[in-house]
Amino acid sequence: MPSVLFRSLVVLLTLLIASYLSQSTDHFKSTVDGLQQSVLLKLSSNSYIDLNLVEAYRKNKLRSQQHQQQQDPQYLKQSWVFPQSPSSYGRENATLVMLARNSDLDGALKSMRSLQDRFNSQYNYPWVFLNEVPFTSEFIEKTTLMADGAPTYYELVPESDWEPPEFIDESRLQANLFQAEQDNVLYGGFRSYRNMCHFNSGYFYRQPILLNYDWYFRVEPDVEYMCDFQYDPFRVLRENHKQYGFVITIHEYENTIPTLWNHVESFIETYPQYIHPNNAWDFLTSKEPLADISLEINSSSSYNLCHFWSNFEIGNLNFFRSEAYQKFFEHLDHAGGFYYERWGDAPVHSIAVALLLDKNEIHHFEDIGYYHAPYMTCPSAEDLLSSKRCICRSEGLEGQSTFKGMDVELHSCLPRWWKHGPGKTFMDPVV
Ligand SMILES: Nc1nc2c(ncn2[C@@H]2O[C@H](COP(=O)(O)OP(=O)(O)OP(=O)(O)O)[C@@H](O)[C@H]2O)c(=O)[nH]1
Ligand SMILES: [Mg+2]
Repeated sequence: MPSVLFRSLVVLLTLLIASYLSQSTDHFKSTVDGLQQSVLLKLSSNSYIDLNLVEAYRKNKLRSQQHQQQQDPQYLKQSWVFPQSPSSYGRENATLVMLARNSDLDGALKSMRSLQDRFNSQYNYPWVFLNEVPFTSEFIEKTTLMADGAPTYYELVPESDWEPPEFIDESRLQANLFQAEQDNVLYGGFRSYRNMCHFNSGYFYRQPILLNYDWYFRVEPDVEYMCDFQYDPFRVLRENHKQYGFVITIHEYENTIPTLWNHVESFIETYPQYIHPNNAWDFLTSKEPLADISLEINSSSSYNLCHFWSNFEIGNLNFFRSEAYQKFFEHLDHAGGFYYERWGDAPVHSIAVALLLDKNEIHHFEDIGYYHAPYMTCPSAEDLLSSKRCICRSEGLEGQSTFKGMDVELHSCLPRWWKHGPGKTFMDPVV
């Protein structure tokens, strides 16, 4: 009998201890949760955020990750390698990059908001901001908040990487700025625009901070992403052996690049070893009409003026850091056209990737919706538009609404890319 009493006492004591421990574990857990919330709040830096919102935010994130897991494989070609598990998201050695002035703050926030919501809130890739003058604390604070916990870096571009190289004759540059203004060359009168194009052509990828990364996603102020991404484009590029991805391709204004193609030809003659045997030459040089109605190509060289619109780029930084691209850039730089004409980084990047890469390494992201005034592109398939939650409205330069994507406009080079690039990629319908 006493032993039964003793055993009952032991059981009771054990229950009491277990109950205390579970309470203290719960207490410990809620303390940790509380701490995590404080950290979240601190990251958000403003103390007026409601704790319930933090919890709702967490739940929402979890739900959208689960949703994404179900969505991923549905609409891409079966042959494409595609991320299968959300645990492996956001793992590429990649960053989002924005070159911006302090005065671009509002537009920068708008673009960030759109890209965070449509893509990066699921992946937390860092943001790198570049500027030739220090960013203001307002710019830093507001963009840090908009990054919503994704790391942000603010880098000062050295004068030597921004201003014209020493071999550029300042008076010849000034004369051309004046003349270009007279001739209505787009942005022709702005010295800073030339520095920007020169920097984007030959210097962004070698800024010390970018040496840490393999992949970049160029983002400009005042752009908008019209659809959910629902996958990691860096990973899709890497796993499918792509080096460069674009969304819009159009014709360049010839008066910005009167002699560019001559210098490209002299590069090809001097360095034939860098030209890829399976390059996209025909995409750059074909001029045949693609239909009964087609744009007349106003080019006096054999370049048809087609280029990838570089305000959107997802690419491999190592390509730009390669010997081939380096030689290409140096060759063009010494020709002087970044300053004696108004060469844009878009035709320079485009001609480089089209000639130095295998054309199969260039990818058209046909399922990414994007708007940079005055053009918008959106997927054309109804099932993609729905499953990616696209809102494909935009405003033209005059404020008019346009629902029609850029891809089918006469000045789009996309049909030429379909014909002379690696062909059009058809996607499987959503089932
Ligand atoms: N730091 C800095 N950034 C610049 C400067 N000029 C342009 N940028 C940035 O360079 C990128 C391209 O400049 P934009 O003015 O957008 O050029 P664009 O796209 O040809 O012209 P828009 O049609 O006006 O957008 C953007 O990310 C700008 O914020 C500059 O002088 N300093
Ligand atoms: Mg722009």
